[in-house]
Amino acid sequence: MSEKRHPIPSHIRACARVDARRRAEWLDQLRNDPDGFWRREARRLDWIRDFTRSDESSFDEAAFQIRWFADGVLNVAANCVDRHLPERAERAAIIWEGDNPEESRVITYRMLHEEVCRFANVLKANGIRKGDRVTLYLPMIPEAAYAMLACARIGAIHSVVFAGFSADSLASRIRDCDSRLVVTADEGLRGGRKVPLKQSVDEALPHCPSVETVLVVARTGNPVPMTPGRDRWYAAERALVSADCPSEPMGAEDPLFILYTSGSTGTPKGVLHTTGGYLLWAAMTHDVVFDYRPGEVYWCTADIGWVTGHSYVVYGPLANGATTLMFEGVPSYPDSSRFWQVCDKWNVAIFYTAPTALRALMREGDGPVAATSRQSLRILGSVGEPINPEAWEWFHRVVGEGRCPIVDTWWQTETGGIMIAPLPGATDLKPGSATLPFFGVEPLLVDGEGRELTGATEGNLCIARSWPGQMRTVYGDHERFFQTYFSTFPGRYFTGDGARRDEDGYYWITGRVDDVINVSGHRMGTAEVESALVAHAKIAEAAVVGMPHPIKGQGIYAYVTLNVGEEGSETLREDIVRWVRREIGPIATPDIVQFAPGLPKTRSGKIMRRILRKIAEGDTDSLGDISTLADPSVVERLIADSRLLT
Ligand code: 6R9
Repeated sequence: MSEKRHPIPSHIRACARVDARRRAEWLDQLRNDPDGFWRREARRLDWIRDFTRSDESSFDEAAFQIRWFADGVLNVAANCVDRHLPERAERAAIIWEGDNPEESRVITYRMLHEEVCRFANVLKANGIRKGDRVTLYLPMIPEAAYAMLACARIGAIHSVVFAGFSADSLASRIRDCDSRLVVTADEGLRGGRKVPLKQSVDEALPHCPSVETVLVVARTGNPVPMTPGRDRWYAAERALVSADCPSEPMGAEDPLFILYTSGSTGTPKGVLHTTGGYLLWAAMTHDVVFDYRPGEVYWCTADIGWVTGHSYVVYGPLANGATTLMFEGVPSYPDSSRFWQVCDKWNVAIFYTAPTALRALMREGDGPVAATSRQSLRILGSVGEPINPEAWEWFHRVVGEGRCPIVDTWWQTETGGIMIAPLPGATDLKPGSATLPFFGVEPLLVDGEGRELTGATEGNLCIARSWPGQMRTVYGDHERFFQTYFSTFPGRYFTGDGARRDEDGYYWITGRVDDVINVSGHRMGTAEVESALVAHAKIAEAAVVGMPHPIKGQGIYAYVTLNVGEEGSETLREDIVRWVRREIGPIATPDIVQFAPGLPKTRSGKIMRRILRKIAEGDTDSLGDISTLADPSVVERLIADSRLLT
């Protein structure tokens, strides 16, 4: 790994909101008077009723709870919209850039206020009340942000489901939280191609008895079937309601949203975030990590279907009164210069994206970048997976022309916002390292037995104490929450990631240490893909592992054992790939399907994934001890067959 150091550029240091001195002061205050620190930071938000206690959390089993600012009262939509009206009503809140470069819209804070109020009134007119769950299955259009904020305004809990997920995945997420209402669009539009969203909703809903109403936003205007009594056009509903809707006073610990994410076992978990701590964390990290200055255009390329879209397209920037750019399309359409053209078109100052996109663009050479100016860019950001030093250097040298610091931000759906990242004005950069913990974050490396490792070392990444943005529970299964995150290493939050800490205390995330794979920055549980595979009529057994992939970071390698009498063929392989895409969605597309006569198992019947991982990586010289296998000869066969595939 590269250990090259990039010092803070003087033009950034000179006017950064948090420089090294302020950082030291803040850390000092956190040590001596944490309550005072959080009390001051919490003033970033408007509270309807002030809180009396900040942190009341404990990770210990006997006293386990996560609670911040618990008796405070506030409303997220009022914080993201209304409070900006006196000073910023005519400033752009959202710049929407369509898939088609000729389509865009600028939504001011005044317009955003009206749209959020109307959307909230439509929800109310359709029977939605505080505490009800609303599923959003939408493309990247402004209505997605309106709908999220409308839920927040009336105290409904949104569950955004990524529009790339299949009807089946959508149905299971709707069922898990018993949503009463679904918001969707006729079709999405990405890279010039239509995505049949309403059709997926129609396929999902026969399996979702809780849903009473579907609101349909017209995006492409193509005809879609509407079920009488259930489906309503959003535009028609919008016209019937008032542009004024009071915001519901919410307790700081009242739920704000549920977002499903994959883990190492079982079905995706409904990660639940609450109102006060989450919003403070999103706002504070957005402000400090990106060094946001009023008036700047800020662009996070994430989809609102992922947590990055929640915290850094919608909630963080809008809480700060920023201008957030929302992009409907893809980096390669109409051509691979699109990202940089959009930066020039809107004078983007802060650009936050994922390594997988950078690696794909890198392959196209420097030409598409060089064809644009990018003079407006000031800060660059990366998220979703470890960024390899080559991609980091390219981002820095070619995109940022050496003048823009890169903030490599490590965090998770569960953490609500950024946890480990440089501060542009206070941290020297090392390509490939997320650098140092954010204020209030106490990372800890432990060995397999949970013993804390000190100094420069490598281990399992845990967090020692709570922070305001932490998830509060797994929706409907608090026990699973505790078991998943706090039982492996008692008294600590376990992230599921491995990390190295160097002699400067910098963290280098090495990737997941559990059965989660990171495909293009998206989390996939191997168990989920396996259960989709074994649902195929011809498959008896399946095991899925990650494999290195030059663009996606990790690819999906599936070993499948067919039912007796079935024969592996190219046609069957294609059918299996199609099947998984239909069951879960295109992001779960297996890169390699290997027909395996048998899987390596211990005598007690456990699949030895360690061996399958090595074979998928092509690293077969160091398989380790295979003598505990029930039938060691399967391994030879798997190795021989895998060479024919990769
Ligand atoms: C925000 C988000 C979380 C997992 C996480 C880790 C990986 C995210 C990273 C990173 C190295 C970074 N990850 N950011 N690894 N460097 N800067 O991506 O949330 O979808 O829940 O994924 O992504 O493995 O545990 P989520």
